[in-house]
Order: sequence, then C-alpha cells, then structure tokens
Amino acid sequence: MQLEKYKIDAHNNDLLSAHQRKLAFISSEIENSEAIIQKLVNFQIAIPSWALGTGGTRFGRFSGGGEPRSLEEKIEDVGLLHALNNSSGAISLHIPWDIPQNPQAIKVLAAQHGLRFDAVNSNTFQDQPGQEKTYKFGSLQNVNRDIRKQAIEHNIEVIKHGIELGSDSLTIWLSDGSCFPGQLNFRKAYQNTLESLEEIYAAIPDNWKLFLEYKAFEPNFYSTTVGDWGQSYSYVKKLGDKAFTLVDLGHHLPNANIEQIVALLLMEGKLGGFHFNDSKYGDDDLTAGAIKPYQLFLIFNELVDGMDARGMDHTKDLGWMIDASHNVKDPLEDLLQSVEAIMMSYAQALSVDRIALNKAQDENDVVAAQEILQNAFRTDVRPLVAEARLRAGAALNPVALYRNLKVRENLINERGAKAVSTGL
Ligand code: PSV
Ligand code: MN
Repeated sequence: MQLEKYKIDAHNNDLLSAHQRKLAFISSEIENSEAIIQKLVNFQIAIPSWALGTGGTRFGRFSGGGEPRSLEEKIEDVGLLHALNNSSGAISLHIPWDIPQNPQAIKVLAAQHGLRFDAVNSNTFQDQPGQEKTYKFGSLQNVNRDIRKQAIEHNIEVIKHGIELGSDSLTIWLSDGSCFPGQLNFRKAYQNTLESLEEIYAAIPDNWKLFLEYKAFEPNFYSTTVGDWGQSYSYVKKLGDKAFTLVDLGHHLPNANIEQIVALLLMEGKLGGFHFNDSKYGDDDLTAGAIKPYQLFLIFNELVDGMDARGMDHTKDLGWMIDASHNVKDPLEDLLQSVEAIMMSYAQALSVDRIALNKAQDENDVVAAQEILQNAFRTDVRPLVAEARLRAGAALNPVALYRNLKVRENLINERGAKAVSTGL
C-alpha cells in the first residue's frame, strides 16, 4: 500500500490550527524549543524486521491479519511507518529469518522508501532446518569446537549479508548459558565465548561495529553467559575498539538502574546501541514507555548528558532500535506508539536545564535536582514532536491518520486475513 503525500497534507491541514496553538504555548515555556525540534527531525529509530507481524507467547498467537509475507512486504510496512512519522528510516534484519535473495533489488526498494539498513542480527539461539549441529547446549560457548565453529561461520555469513546491504553493524545476542547448577563450567564457557567472539570480530570491517547484547535470563534460567552489562563490557573491552555493549531495556533483573548502566557505559566509550521496549515483569517486550515512562526519560537524560560530554552525534554514534513484540495490538500502530514515546523522552531530556542541574548536584540540593528533572518529565512536549514531523513532511498524528486511511484493512485486502509474517 502506498501512502500518497496529499493525504498526509490533508490530514495536517485539518489539525494545523489546534497544533499551532499548542506549539506556541510550549515554545514559550521551553527556551531551546527550536533546537529541540531540529534534533527531533534528525533522530531516527530503526524497526526490526521481526516485529512487523503479530507476536506471541508459548501459549498462543492471535494474528490480526495482513501481515507481511516477505522481506519486500516488511520493507513496505516500515516504509509506511516512515511516511507517517519520518522517524523510522531504517530496518534491522535478523538472519536467517530475513535473508535477502536479491540484495541489490532489496537495497533499491528500501531506498525508494527512504530506508537504510541498520544492524544485522545473527541467530544461534535456534536450530535451523538442515543445520548440521545443534545449539541445544549453546553456540559460541559450546564445549564442542565444531559447534562453536558452525556458530562463528554463521556470524561471518551474516556480516557478508550486511555488507551487501550497506549495513554497518552486527548485533550478537546469545541465548548461551545453563539451566541447572553444575551444567556449565562458568570460566570455560566465558573463555570459549571470548575466543569465538574474537574470530567473529576479526571479520568485522573497519567501518563496522560489533554490538554484544546481554540478557539476564531466558531461555536459560540458571545462568546466561552474557548475562549483564558487566559481562558484556568485559568481552567487548577485550575485543577492541569496534566492539560495544548493546542495552535491551527488557534484559535486566527487576528494578535494575538502567540509567546508571547507560551513564557508565557511555563514560567508558563502550555503549553501542539500544533495543527499546518496556516491561513489568521480565522481557515482556511491550511498547516503549507503556509501563515506566519516567524510567525511559531518565535513561534519555543520561544519554543526552553522556553523549554531549563526549561530543557524540546523537543521530549516528549510537544504534537506536525498537525490539518489541505485539500480542494484542496492530504491530504497526504499536510501533508508531513506541517511536512517539521514544521521541517524547528524547525531547524531554533535551529540555533539561543542565546548568541548573549540575549546580544543584554540586550543592547537594536534592530537592532542586528532583524539581528540574520532574519539571522536564511533566512537560507536555508532544507539540514539539508533532512539529518535527510536520516539518519533515510526515503526519501530525500518525496513529489517527493510520486509522483514517484504514491502512490495516487495506493490507488485509492485499495480503489476506491469514497472512503470517515470516521469521520469528
Ligand atoms: C532476545 O530476547 C532479543 O532481545 C534479541 O535482541 C534477539 O535478537 C531478539 O530479541 C529477537 O528474538
Ligand atoms: Mn533485543
């Protein structure tokens, strides 16, 4: 389905005067609103190719229909999102779920939708049909050298796919670990994993980054070999300058102080990228900002502070991606909501009065510090985010326009009510 520009313009015209009223108010409240709008226009959040269909749990999956049946249709879906919000200008592929058969044609198609290819993701957490050796007891950590070799070769294969697409990073998430005490020698598992990662790292092109994602538990429930940020940091530090830690918000133990983790990884120059989602219990993969919006703001507060302290480019120097699942919502609507929540947190973080905050911290003025942060968090910055979209030619209210244009109904007509997304 193609989203014609005149439909976006008509939608924007209808909402324009109400929008301008709200924008005038917030611009009078926030001193640097013009600079914030510019940063929002430039900020892009990648969409994973595996999050365009209905998600599920081990208890079931309830499809809403019209899901993309091929990589081409997934690109078309991300193109729709990007047309609506102009903030989803990249797609991240999981291999082998989404192997491009004709990389050149796929690249052209993506470019037609204004998309580039974000990190490519390897998969050694599942056995694929026809695969020679099993990952039942891990991949890069495996006690069996041949299994480790198979997993290393898969990662190198993924890098090659990425090079063909113009991607410039590899994300490795390992489910490696153990389910029972005694199953694994922790030190040997670490050493095997490190050696395997070193071989993969040797295949990383000079202009690429390797992201090592950590996760506390699941599918292994006793130990995970890259279980937390400290473990990931210890690997990437040894690997070299092209290796970084990737933070997935759902991969921590309950109540972890993620904003502190982010601040320290940034300070060490080892924060590489993000997988955004939200959770109440475990790796729930819910819409970003749906459960703990204040935490999302606090994370962005550290991101902005830490990136600026290192003179980093907000748009390019970290990898931004959503990694969520949609069990009960239309996947595209859910992704629009996640992007909106991320943009709001980013805008709020940009509005923090840093000079006043530093002063309050230096004077141990706890109350003033809290006032400054909560004032930013409690300010409604939605008109700034909407204005950034308007200036970029996207929709003032993407979810409303998506519904008015009956995008899902159109996709169901085109693809069928039973169309099931390929991949996960
Ligand atoms: C694992 O839970 C994870 O967060 C990793 O990023 C995977 O690549 C992704 O989800 C897909 O299952
Ligand atoms: Mn993830």
